[in-house]
Amino acid sequence: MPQSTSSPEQLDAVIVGAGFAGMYMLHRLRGLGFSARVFEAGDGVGGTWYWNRYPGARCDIESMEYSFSFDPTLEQQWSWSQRYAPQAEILTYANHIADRYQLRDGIQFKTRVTSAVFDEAAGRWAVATDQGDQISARHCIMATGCLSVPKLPEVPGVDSFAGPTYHTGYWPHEGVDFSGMRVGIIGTGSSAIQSIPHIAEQAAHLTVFQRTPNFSIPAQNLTMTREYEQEIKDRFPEFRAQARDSGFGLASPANELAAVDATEEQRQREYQERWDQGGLGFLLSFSDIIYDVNANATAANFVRGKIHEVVKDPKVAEILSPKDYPIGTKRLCVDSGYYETFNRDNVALVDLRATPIEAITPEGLRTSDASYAFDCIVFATGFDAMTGALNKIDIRGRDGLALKEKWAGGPRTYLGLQVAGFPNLYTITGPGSPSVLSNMMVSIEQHVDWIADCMTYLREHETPTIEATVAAEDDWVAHVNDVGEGTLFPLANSWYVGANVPGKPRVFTPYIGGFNVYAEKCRDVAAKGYEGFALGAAVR
Ligand code: FAD
Ligand code: N01
Repeated sequence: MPQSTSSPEQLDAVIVGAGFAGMYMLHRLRGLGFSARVFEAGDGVGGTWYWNRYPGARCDIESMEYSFSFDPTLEQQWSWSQRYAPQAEILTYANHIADRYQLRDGIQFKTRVTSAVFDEAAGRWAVATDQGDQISARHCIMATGCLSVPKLPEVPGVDSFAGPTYHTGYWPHEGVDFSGMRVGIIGTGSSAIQSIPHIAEQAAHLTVFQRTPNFSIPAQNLTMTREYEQEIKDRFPEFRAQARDSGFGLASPANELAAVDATEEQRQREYQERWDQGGLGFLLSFSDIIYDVNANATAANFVRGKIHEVVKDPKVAEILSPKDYPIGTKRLCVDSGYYETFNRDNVALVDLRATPIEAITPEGLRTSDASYAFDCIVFATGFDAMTGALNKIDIRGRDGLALKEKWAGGPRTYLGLQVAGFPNLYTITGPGSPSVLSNMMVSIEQHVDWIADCMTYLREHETPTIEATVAAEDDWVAHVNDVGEGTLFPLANSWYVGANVPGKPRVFTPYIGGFNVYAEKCRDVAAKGYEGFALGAAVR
């Protein structure tokens, strides 16, 4: 790969990130005859599935749906081993994509993009990396991921522990053997909920430090039967269309009945059926769960009841039961044996609401009422989500305006695809798009296809730049906020609103208007000659 030269290499597009988004973008652009290169900080493809190798990591969208749909031969030939594929298998799939479509020679690994500066005179992006690369690209496409910047807790002494520490989002490739160890884990989000049962099985003792309990639904994971796989394969076009035509990019049907209109018996039956089916479909039990506090309470009560049924010690069950936010407004977790783990003799739960962490110490951890000694500590403390990876790059648009500065009060985009003042810069599953509130594979494909079509349109119309107008961006931001405020999501201190990062503006970042509604809007905008975008070179 070329290193720094006196005159930068000229490309049609730079793509940042080699997760599913970056790989599919490269594949599409090459197919259309554009010159493009991907820069990836890691030394392999797969993004999320390359970095998050903690025990128990797996997807919580069914494998048959959490996969690419763009190539009918690929989807017929690929086989998943389980209902919910484990991390290693998804990573194998990602590597298969890289090999099958011969993408590797277009990806520069171990290279972090450090800056992207728009040169107004040339109408091009000057992209620089930590390896000294200088590229001049007409288009700059951020496939940097919504959950790709791991975050440590803001706790005094976080670096002072004498033993090894591990973050779930940055897990050692060789794995970790917890046998015989005293382990402390901080956090009880999805990553913790998946890893805790596995760590508990291995470790001599595991102490779980919980600040906020989460609602979790059993995955009811299964070995994939060839009959089920074939049944889906026989109707893949229809199955994929169902997903694209739904609010969350999922093929499974949502109940159109409102919980508040159902009888108590209907509600219990529906919740029990969804619980037995397992997974995120629980939130589709009734149409009003994320809109109506009373409806939500019926679902939350059901899950709290289950926690008390499973966990033998009622005090522990009570600590594990979320009470101060509506179910679904922090990302719903999906587990395999999470609550059962608290019945083990070698597992203890510490309620940080009652006894907050004071410091991490060389020996372990100190709360307001006790000191704990550990052989290792696991941080399952999440990510600087949605904007973290973008804000880590020095991105400058017209007049040298830094994206970070523009977003000081929260991210502003048009359709989560572009930002006014930053021509030809695109974000895949960016803030203001359905992204993390959808099956991400569906959202990634939709964004990549839209960007590829847009670049083709510009080329055909000999138009060098496309840029969201301020008016369209303002309207979209207002719409994203309105729709968000019509739900219960703003009531929770979640990473959806940036609450997990001190100082981050509290803004509900993803678009909850529905994947299908959103995709229709994107199609309509393009059909109207890119309505809300200014086409040309000299837009201000
Ligand atoms: P990523 O996979 O995050 O890839 C982004 C890549 O960009 C990374 O490899 C990163 O190293 C690279 N990068 C970032 N900044 C730079 C830079 N400056 N220079 C160079 N490279 C850079 N979604 C679902 O729909 N279903 C699930 O079941 C699901 N499970 C998940 C489980 C976990 C543990 C996590 C963390 C997320 C999960 N997600 C899930 C969300 C998941 O992130 C997406 O499904 C999807 O993998 C995102 O792909 P991506 O290519 O957009 O981003
Ligand atoms: O991160 P999180 P995650 N002191 O932010 C706690 C996807 N994903 O990596 O809630 C004490 O959810 C924090 O507590 P609180 C999915 O989208 C999917 O688990 O802030 N505790 C919380 O308990 C998910 O939502 C899967 O009070 C501190 C935890 O750390 C997203 O990735 C699997 C703390 C962080 O939870 C992120 O999940 C994994 C402190 N100072 C991830 N700081 C699937 O199953 C933080 N915490 C598909």
